[in-house]
Amino acid sequence: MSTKPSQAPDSPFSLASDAAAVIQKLSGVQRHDVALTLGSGWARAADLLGETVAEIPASDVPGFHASGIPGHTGTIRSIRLENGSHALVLGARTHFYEDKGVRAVVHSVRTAAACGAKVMVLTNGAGGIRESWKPGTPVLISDHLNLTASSPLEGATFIDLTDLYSQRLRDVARSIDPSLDEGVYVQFRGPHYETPAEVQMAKAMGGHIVGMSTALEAIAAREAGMEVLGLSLITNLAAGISPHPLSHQEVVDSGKAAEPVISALLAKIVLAL
Ligand code: 8IG
Repeated sequence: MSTKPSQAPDSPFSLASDAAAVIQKLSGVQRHDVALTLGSGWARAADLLGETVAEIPASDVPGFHASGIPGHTGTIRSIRLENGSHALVLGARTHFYEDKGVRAVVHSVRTAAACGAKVMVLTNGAGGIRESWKPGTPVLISDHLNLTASSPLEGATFIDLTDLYSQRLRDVARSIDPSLDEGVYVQFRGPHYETPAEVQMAKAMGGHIVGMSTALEAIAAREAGMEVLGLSLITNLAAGISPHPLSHQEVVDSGKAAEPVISALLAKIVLAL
């Protein structure tokens, strides 16, 4: 009898369950209820969620790679919320443009699922196509356009992506901040930012937010049976929408300025989930 691919020792799911076992052992927490990936601008939210039970260097957990990007920490944190539930904060995102393969990109999401998480909160810093979104505006992701020409799903794995970004979770977020806008997130491969023509293409396709993460992770989260909440911090207007060129420094600066506000918002949302 042959082993099913999903159960083979070298499968991504087997690696995720190895990672989950290490996280359970090092944190002493048997089951995490919610997991968060904190992108540019969102990192401080971890400090506001609750009491840190354990901080684990990502390099100690199977399958995780240390991040080389400033503003992205390579730490996995287990946090006890004031309502008694446990959050897993994944500070070590692997981006598709790092060329480590799509398995590496979604490993943290699969690990979160293997830790028991039923809700996956995916955050990012991104470019805004709507001119009314000033840098520093948080926006709910309502849907996505995956322009990476890739998928985290392997083989004939047909997964429904209707309501991928859960309406229920967006409603919860709006119960905390009714002013939250929402938009369609467009994942480009990067690492270059878009040309103005590409931003116009994304706009014509129905996109409102441009970034380099999240969509592939959301697909893997849905495959794992998790509910997904997506939040973008608009750190810059997308190329050509803004009259001045983009810079990584602008992204970092507007992320820093917005960080206290959006971190407090995210902490409140997570408590309400
Ligand atoms: I922060 O304008 C951030 N990340 N693709 N475009 C893309 N990714 C981004 C952008 C942007 N800003």
